[in-house]
Amino acid sequence: MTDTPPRPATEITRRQAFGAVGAAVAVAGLADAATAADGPIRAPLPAPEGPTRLYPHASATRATRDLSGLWRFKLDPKDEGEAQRWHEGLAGTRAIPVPCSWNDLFDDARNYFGAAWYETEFHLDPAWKGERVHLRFGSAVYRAKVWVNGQLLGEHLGGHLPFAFDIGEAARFDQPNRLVVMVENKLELARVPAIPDPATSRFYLEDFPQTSYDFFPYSGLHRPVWLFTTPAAHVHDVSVVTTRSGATGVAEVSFTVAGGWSGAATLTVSGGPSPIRVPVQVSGGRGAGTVRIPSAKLWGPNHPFLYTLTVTLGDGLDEYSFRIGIRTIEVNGDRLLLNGEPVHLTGFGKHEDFILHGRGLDLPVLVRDFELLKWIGANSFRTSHYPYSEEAMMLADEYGFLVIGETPGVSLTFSDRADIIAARHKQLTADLTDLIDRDKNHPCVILWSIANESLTKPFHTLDEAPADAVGKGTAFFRDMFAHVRALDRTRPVAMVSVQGGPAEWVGQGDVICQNSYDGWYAVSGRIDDAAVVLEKEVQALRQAHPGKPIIFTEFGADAIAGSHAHPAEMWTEEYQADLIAMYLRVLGRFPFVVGTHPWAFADFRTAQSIMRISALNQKGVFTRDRRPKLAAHHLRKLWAGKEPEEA
Ligand code: BDP
Repeated sequence: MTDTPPRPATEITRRQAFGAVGAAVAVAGLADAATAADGPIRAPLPAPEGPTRLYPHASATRATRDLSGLWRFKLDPKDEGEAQRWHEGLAGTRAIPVPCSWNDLFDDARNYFGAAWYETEFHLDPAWKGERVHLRFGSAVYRAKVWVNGQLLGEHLGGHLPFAFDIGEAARFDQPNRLVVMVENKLELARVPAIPDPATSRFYLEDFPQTSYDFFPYSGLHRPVWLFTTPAAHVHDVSVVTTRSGATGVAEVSFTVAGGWSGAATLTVSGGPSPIRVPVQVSGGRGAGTVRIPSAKLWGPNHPFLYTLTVTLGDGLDEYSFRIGIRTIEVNGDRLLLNGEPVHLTGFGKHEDFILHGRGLDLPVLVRDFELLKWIGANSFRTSHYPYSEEAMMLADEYGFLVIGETPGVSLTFSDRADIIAARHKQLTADLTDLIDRDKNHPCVILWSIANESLTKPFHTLDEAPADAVGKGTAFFRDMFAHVRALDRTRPVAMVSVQGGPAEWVGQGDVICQNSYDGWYAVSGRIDDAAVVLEKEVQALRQAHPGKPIIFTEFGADAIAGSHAHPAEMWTEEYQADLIAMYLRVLGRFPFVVGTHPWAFADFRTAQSIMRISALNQKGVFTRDRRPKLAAHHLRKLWAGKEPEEA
């Protein structure tokens, strides 16, 4: 896995890319200096096998159909569906919306994580005859198996990332086509994220359901299901790396074409005063070219300017367009530079979570969240603790949010059995590959987060961690960091640790990301004392990781909306507001702290436990239905300089 992929025909090295920003902006702080300047900054695209995984944007040569709507649904608690050939047609169903989690809709499905079956019909448009027809799922949590007209198309493991099938001969033009999907979200040890292992740990605190992470394991088809067409020879994947050369924006584009196609193609960048066209030659299914944009408008939080890049094969044999932003991101010493200028991240860790929909894509909530982020003066967020929807990433490009893109690698523990760790290694590697494959071209993504709060042993256990747990984690994360850097070194990479965590793990990152709960889980109820502890924590971090930028990716307090006290006490809105204000005050003294993300943006559903009133984590500065708590007004004053009554 750590092998460096072969170099592409046209490759940009890191030095060239970052050198374009200016001589002073070296690669310091990114990876280790020896490897930083060598090798491709973006791995060559893999050979175009299987269906394209590009987002299904419609174009002159591509039709799309969103299959969202009411489907038929049936639980399969005995796992008998396949033996009973439910894939040939479901009986005794109820209606379910797609996309949506199933858990908050039906009384008997609230804590159900076993197999469930979905069914719908679709008709193929006669105009699609002769085209390739693809079926694409934005996210199925956690394992999905897909049939069309009783014919198995394939399976997918791991939620939050898209997968597609070429439906080939399975679908017919002369009849309605039956689409059946089995989805299960069994909470298993070998999955990512995992559950705690009762065989190796004794727990003193129980959650229901028993997860090792603090969010509800929502299940189902969470994102749209698309049918889309392409011509037989079609753009299969595209990779764009943007840099600057003086006032000129440079987009280095490489792409693959299905079927080993060769011929003339055109790259077009539009959105500026006039479209810029660059002819390129495709040979054996690969093409590459450089588009130079004079007096380019840069992408950034205050000016999220987007151009449109179109790849056209021949005279219009296939056409695929999407939006790009010209920006650079890098670590220079202990600073994070966006377009060559230091940037400080303000914002939150979030969740895809809302009343009734669970984790199902909800476009009104997405837009409202981004409006509230703007209102409060946030310039960024972390996709804690899994990849968010592609729609969220496209919208973040438009709003100009800086995104820390995180994997589902939450609470990985290294006291577990070797075979379990190996299975998670495999899954996390696949998740990283797919996440980078999906989001590599988004200007909004500025940092990859490999994992959140990895631990030597699970939380809430009485047992000591085994002596070799740190070493096992060090080796595991060495592989993950190497994997990310082999795929994409246009962005820094980090992992998020909690209250320090083993320095050997987090220290492999280009940026140190720290979750810290002084004044809440530690030094509870004493904000002044917590400030002293926090100051020491920052100094200890600095000592452990000299010269690296630090982001505080979580800190905060639960606050029950409407609960007040003076002087402030835990669980009140005042305490939450004061604690967050204290963190910002203390952290603001350290210029190497380049980001402050209170936890969390909004209250969210989690497991039932004595730690979580109403099965909600209430550290949101907004309630679950997006009403501001006191802390939201305080943050707005600090970040946007606005008083509550100001528009
Ligand atoms: C952190 C986790 C986050 C939790 C938070 C909390 O990263 O997922 O929700 O603590 O306890 O440790 O509120």
